[in-house]
Amino acid sequence: MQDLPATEVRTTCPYCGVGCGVLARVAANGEVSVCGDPAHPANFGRLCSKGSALAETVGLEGRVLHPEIGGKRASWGEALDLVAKKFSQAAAEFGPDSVGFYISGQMLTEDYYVANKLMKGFIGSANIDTNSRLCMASSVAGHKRAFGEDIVPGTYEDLDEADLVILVGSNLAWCHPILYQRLLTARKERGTKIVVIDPRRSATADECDLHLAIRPGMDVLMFNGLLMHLGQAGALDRDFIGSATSAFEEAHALAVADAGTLEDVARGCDVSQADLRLFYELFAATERSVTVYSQGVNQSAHGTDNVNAIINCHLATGRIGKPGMGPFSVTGQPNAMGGREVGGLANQLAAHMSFENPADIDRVARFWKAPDIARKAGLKAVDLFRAAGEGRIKALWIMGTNPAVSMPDAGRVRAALKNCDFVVVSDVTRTDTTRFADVFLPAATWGEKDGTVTNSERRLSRQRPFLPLPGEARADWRIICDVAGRMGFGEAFYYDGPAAIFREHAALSAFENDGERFFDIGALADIESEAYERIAPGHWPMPKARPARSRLGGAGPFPTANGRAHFVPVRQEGVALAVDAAYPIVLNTGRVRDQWHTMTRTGRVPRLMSHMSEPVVDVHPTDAAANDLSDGDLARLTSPYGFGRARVRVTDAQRPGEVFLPMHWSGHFAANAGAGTLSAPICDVYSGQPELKHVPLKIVREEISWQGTLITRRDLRPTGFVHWSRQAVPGGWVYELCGTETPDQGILLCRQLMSPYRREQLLEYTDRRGLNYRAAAVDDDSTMAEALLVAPQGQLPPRDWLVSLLGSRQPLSGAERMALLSGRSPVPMPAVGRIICSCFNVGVNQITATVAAGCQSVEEIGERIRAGTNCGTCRSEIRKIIDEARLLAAE
Ligand SMILES: Nc1nc2c(c(=O)[nH]1)N[C@H]1C(S)=C(S)[C@@H](COP(=O)(O)OP(=O)(O)OC[C@H]3O[C@@H](n4cnc5c(=O)[nH]c(N)nc54)[C@H](O)[C@@H]3O)O[C@H]1N2
Ligand SMILES: Nc1nc2c(c(=O)[nH]1)N[C@H]1C(S)=C(S)[C@@H](COP(=O)(O)OP(=O)(O)OC[C@H]3O[C@@H](n4cnc5c(=O)[nH]c(N)nc54)[C@H](O)[C@@H]3O)O[C@H]1N2
Ligand code: SF4
Ligand SMILES: [Mo]
Repeated sequence: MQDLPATEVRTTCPYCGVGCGVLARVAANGEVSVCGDPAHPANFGRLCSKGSALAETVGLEGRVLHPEIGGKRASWGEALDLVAKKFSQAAAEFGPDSVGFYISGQMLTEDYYVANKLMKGFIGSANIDTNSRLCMASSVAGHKRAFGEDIVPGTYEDLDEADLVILVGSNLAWCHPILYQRLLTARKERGTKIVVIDPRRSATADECDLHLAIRPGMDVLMFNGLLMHLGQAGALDRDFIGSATSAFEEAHALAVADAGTLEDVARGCDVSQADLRLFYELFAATERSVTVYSQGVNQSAHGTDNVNAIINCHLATGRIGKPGMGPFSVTGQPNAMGGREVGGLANQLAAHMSFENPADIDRVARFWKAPDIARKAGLKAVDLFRAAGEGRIKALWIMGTNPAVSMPDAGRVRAALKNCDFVVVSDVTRTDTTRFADVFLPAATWGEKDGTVTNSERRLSRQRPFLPLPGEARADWRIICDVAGRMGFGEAFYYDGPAAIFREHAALSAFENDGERFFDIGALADIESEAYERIAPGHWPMPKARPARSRLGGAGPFPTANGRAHFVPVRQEGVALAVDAAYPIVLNTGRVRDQWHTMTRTGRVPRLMSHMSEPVVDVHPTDAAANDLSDGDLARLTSPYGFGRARVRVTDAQRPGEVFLPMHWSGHFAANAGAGTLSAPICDVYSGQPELKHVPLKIVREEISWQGTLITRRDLRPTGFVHWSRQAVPGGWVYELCGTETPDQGILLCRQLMSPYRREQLLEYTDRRGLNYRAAAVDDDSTMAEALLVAPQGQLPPRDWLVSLLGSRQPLSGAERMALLSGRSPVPMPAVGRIICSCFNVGVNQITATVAAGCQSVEEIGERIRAGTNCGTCRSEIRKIIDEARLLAAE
């Protein structure tokens, strides 16, 4: 096909809160490719492994492209009518608080704005909450307590300009990879010191100057100890404290009383006194210090106190809103910040206004011409689902989030969804949540949708479409406005596109705002639709009459009543749920490098799946020994809330007594790996954010007696197995199956998987003892459609060749067909091993071979086989492989 000029569109990555600019190209043959946008100030052209693989996620496999009612295809008219009718009826009969929306930081600002306007302004309830409750709520609450408003003072440039960066409860290397690479680049030039405070030795901790493997949940004590030390060391900024803050004495006194001595703090946090002293002295001595924090801080039953304990230390030293200084809460989702701007949380109004201030409610009501506006905060996520379970929420609309997987006590959330009278889900694919939908609404997704997002440093960027809307999919804003219209609110929801919504949002931010509210993007309130198309990334505030500025705070004033930032006296509280004899271990949950949340997109990309191909629980050697667990065993995990299963990896990166499980594996990717099912719905009293990082756990080895591997083109969800998980590979999927039944029973279970094939398509073999079974299905075009291998535990034959046949789609030769049941290629082929560099698809075996051939450094590996030369996220892993290979060679 002739290659006509490609179209190229500037857009933004839909994954993490770094908010990298992306150039998307569509070739004349429709093929999409992406690269980093060199002009975007968040990433200057770089992308991480997930961003680089975006083009592989835009295919339509797995998409649902038409509305459904009760699981059956319906027209948009029918679906929208039904949604509007059910919401109107419930609100009329049981009051506005009988309905709810649960939305997402992955929606665009325009989508978010109209959802919030519909629920709070016109339905008249504040029962709209978002997955940001699980993510940023403690930071929001901490910011409001300290600054009077939810403001992030700093920008990414502060990481370039800092001399000390402290990463607290943040695995920046994997979760904000491009920001982390930016930090490492700056460090090369200015020698920035990096301190990591995390119970795990994460990938981030691997590269730092000092790692404090803090006892989980003890961050307040650590920072109270720091505040005490700053006083003792004479490192306080008395001028700033005096002129720009309040309540220092109270906060300092409580910190001193809480901390005791350095020895007490070290004991409480379970870190060495020498390391603790080193950290404290570094902080005291380093003016340009930035403290970056994330979910290890926020997702805690005392997350808000954690946040304020950190901010207190920055206020005490006046290190805020100045180059290279400040507390820096990094956002998780691409539009977590935009959601906060529009007031997507149940306890916020819009444009950083608050239910606590009657004047704010009145102001928003006048602006929206919404006399029936909600006048009090609504139910926060955990309470919203609880209310749904108890029948108090009669109609619930979920958009762009998968709470059946990602909420704590997810088993109870699923029961609530089942119990709720009317559940609507707007998504792009089938998920564990859409199973409970009375109405499914097909939304547009990345590449199709059009609007704005705001990243961690308050920078607004455009997400622009470069693909047509497929099937009957529609943008979220349009779906919401269509429902609003059918509920009788049409006049307030008539917009001819996202630009019109954006203008209104910008105008509201500036409405009766003389600088009291820092969130002001009034300069964009009159933006022409054409200019909106071209809008360049920029920081808020962008007021109309006052100068824009990138950093906030500085010498003050702050957006509080007295213009001063508040110290918040905080005390270290005990853990929400303590371990006991029944549940003796702490479960910590979080992210892995190449997966995004519940895997609806990244789980479909083979090269992203190969970094970690199944749910793995990391266990310290001491706990492994105590629980009779070895590498590769299947473990059953039980908490007071539920159970799950995962493969054991023994590693001293864990603290003894604490295991780590990724949050990602949904019911579409494993039988039950349920991080959400195990997690506790216990929330911080200020922020309502649940404690997702710690829950008491029991871990037991499963007595597995057989194993199977199914290599298939089909997208299946096997049932009846103790455990299965699946991995995307080129051309299809590889399913790992196993069970506690006898091997012959295992074979019976697995054989059912081959039932769709005709007898003449099947090649089968069972050994004489009936313990090993192999089968392959060959299509009419002589390609391999499927292969199944079943054997007693630990005795499966190799499968690399069979997997490669799925991808190659070549007709089998006679010799190959004969070899199918052996699983071995008639001609030898090298195995690349586990993929380490997903940008260039380089496996561990290739790296060790290159080391064996004389390469001694990450740079040399990069020159030879390109691994690690794109996003750089895998460089620490490559370094480890080199070290291990050299160690082995030396032995
Ligand atoms: N690859 C990838 N990147 C992502 C995402 C993804 O799904 N995948 N999601 C995005 C989103 S929405 C978010 S919110 C961010 C999250 O980004 P992060 O917060 O960096 O990621 P997590 O893995 O959730 O948790 C961070 C660390 O907190 C530590 N931790 C646990 N308990 C404690 C504690 O008591 N104290 C301290 N100090 N640390 C503790 C954990 O061991 C973990 O290493 O990532 C974003 N980026
Ligand atoms: N145990 C444990 N649980 C956690 C966490 C943890 O660390 N540990 N972290 C928490 C955090 S920080 C977060 S942010 C949450 C994330 O959890 P979720 O929000 O549940 O995760 P996603 O898989 O990103 O869900 C997004 C959904 O939106 C769909 N989608 C994609 N694009 C669009 C669109 O444009 N429109 C619509 N309508 N739908 C779309 C996707 O297919 C997907 O189903 O998980 C939380 N849960
Ligand atoms: S760091 Fe990676 S996931 Fe995050 S925005 Fe940039 S490219 Fe996307
Ligand atoms: Mo998040």
